Amino acid sequence: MMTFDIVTIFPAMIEQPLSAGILGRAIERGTLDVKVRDLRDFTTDRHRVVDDVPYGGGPGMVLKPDPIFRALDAIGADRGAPLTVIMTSPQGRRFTQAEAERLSGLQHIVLLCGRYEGFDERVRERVTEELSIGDYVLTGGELPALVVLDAVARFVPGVVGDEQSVAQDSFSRGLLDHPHYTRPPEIDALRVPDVLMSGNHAEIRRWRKREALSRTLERRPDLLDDATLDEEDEQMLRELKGARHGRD
Ligand code: J9Q
Repeated sequence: MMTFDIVTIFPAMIEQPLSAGILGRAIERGTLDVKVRDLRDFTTDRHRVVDDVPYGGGPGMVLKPDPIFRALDAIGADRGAPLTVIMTSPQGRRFTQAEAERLSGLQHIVLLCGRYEGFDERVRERVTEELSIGDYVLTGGELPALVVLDAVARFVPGVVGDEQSVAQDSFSRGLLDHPHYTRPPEIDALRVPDVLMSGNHAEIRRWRKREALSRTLERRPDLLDDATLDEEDEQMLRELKGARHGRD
């Protein structure tokens, strides 16, 4: 079982998405434990204020450090320190599939969701990992926290029903996925490739491999630098690169 504590000023932004789908089911079954903590519950003033103006002036508000420190103390008392505390921000190291797999080895993770102009810098004293999910501006850390939670939780045994689909996942090989088809065999004159309906499993495996390599070469050639390729992959890649000459 893996436990997540998520600290946010918008609990509904976390709770609603986690009530549905694969993660919702895993939480119901008790394979995953997610506790959403309202940052306002850790304020001590009558108006439950979580933000304040920035020292030095300027636009926007900054999340006050004291409610966050009290939230982390409460979580530490609940779970037993030391805590792995993750903050997401555009300043963090890039969150990758390899990072997701590494983090899935932990028993317990705290995710801090920022808002406004961000956290008071002193919060970083209590943060063990600062991660970015990509280079874009968001209104807060709730969606990145859900992204991290989803990608990590998939690796927890029992969360995804079919363990095979986790192991065979496109990114676990470092390549893009091959195309998928289901019935009907033809729609608006668009046909399913014959090979997939041939029953020839060796041919199907090779077709999928070639398609995955071809798509990766076309769309994300950067991934090929780090992909784990066998001799068959290397051979197919040489053929695909040969076939591309004159087209690019
Ligand atoms: C909290 N833009 O952006 C990319 N990864 C995380 C973030 C982020 C953001 C705003 C607030 C996190």
